[in-house]
Amino acid sequence: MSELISGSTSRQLSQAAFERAQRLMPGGVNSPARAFGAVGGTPVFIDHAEGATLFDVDGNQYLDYIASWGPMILGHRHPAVVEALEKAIARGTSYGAPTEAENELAERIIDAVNSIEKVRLVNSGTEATMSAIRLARAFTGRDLLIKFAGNYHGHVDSLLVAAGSSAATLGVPSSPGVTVGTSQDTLVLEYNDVEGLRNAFAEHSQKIAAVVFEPVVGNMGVVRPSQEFCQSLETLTKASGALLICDEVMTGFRVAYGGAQHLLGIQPDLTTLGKIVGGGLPVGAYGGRVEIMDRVLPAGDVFQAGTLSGNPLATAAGCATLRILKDEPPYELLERLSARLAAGLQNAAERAGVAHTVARVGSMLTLFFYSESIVDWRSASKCDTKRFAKFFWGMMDRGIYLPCSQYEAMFVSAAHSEEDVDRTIAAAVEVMGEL
Ligand code: KE4
Repeated sequence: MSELISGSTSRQLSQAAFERAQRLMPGGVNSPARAFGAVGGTPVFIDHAEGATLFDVDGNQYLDYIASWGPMILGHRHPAVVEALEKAIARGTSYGAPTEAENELAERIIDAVNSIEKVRLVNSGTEATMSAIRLARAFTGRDLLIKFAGNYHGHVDSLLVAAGSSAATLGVPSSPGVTVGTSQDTLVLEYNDVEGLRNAFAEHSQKIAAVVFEPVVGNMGVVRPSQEFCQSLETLTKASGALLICDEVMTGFRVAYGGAQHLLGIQPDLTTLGKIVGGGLPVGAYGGRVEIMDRVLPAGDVFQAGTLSGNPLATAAGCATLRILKDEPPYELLERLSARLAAGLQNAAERAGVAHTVARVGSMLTLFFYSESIVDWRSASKCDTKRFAKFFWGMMDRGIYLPCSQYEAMFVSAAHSEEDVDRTIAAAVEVMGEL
């Protein structure tokens, strides 16, 4: 396969494929994040992948730092995952009846995530958060939901909400098709804003069903919570009888085997999972204490269902992935490679005099084109996204595939090597010099 060198990009087959796709699917994609809207240009169409490398339909290859937006922590086509899928597919693909693989995946999730005593498997992170919110409202008998600007939890109507005129007012729809009625049960606050959280509980306390948050944000780029913010989330929800929903769709099994809640030492009431738990196939999950989870049908009265939930192929890939993460934990390697990469990117920007800050938790990191530290959406929204777009394409033309938005995380996988990281840093030094 030809490796890309600067200025020699041939992506004609991707161009043709995208033109065809745009005639068939809205925006030519099945998820807007892939459309390169934030960086311009044409998305490359992937032909296949192996380890830490993506190969596009024009025969170009790229070091992969998108990792399917998180799932591919072991890299592409890990032998154990491929073998598990081959064995599963030899027995069938979907039955609509229980299987022991669902027991194994549920056991692995419960074993790994301290706050989960029972879990329900679904097909996506969106389904997980949507179901967890419904369950929290049923369990508490309350309606109001608190979320944070810059946190993304999937395309749930009640979470497609922007902050109202002032953060203290209830939300307004952030997408056509989301009703005002739905939005009015959602309050949008600023991440890491302890005072704002306290004020919201003072004003709405007994009406709040749940607070949902990303324990380490990936969806405005990587943003860590302050210790005070984490403590306030736990104490205020407990004191008011609201539930704390920790959305670990991205951080679960990514930043630690036990998720970000393990790193932060917090104990949420409900946790949502996705991405890595499916090993690259569609799996979402939500779980928590038995007293809460046993409210879910058919144990309880809260409806939630799904034709392909716990699908045999998806659970096979998920079990194989979690088995490796438990028996051969890659976290020390990921920490070493990711720290090297973060330092190299920081150094490249400093040498070029480019305003930047780098945030990293484990193997998820973001190079922000803004000089101040990023603690919430207000600061994140000040980034130089045009400069990010130039950086993105400069790296693409050197065979480095970054997330196609300033407001996403880069992911390092166990398939990356030190040489891969050093090649990435060398490319960044060149591109920074052109910004
Ligand atoms: P899915 O429905 O896309 O499986 O998961 C939704 C979701 C929920 N919670 C968190 C914290 C998430 O990050 C996500 C999905 N993440 C985005 C990327 N940041 C998925 C990419 C896409 O939408 O194509």
